[in-house]
Amino acid sequence: MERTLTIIKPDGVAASLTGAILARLEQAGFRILALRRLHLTRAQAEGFYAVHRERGFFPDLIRFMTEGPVVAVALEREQAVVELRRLMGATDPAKAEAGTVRKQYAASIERNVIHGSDAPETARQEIAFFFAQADLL
Ligand code: 3AN
Repeated sequence: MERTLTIIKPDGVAASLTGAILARLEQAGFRILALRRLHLTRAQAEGFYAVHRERGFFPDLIRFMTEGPVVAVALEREQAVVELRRLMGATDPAKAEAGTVRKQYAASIERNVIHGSDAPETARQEIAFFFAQADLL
């Protein structure tokens, strides 16, 4: 079993897609370990996306991720990291495969509805960013 983190981003929450996306995840065999709805502060968003700090899109990304509430979800299944990224589709929805969440719902490379950890070690850090150990039993 492997764990990963997904975030339903502000565009997805605002469009009332939380339930539909969680249903897709459960149908794909992911178990929801822990779940939180929260409105990220600027400091939290900058911390979460610290690896992208030098990128030109960083200010827009922070503005977007703080424009409304998100839903952060710790997930578990076999091969969770790669399986979640397959279900999400490519970062740019124009390049996402048919049947993926981003192909179905995302408006652009920035407003792309869903986040997924990119590796098991990143997943550990990202889960710890949102959840205490006691939330994950
Ligand atoms: P992914 O979310 O597919 O792992 P990353 O980690 O490369 O993609 O990028 C993190 C987030 O930064 C993306 N979800 C997207 O919102 C934003 N982003 C990435 N690349 C761009 C870009 N070229 N222009 C605007 N926003 C971008």
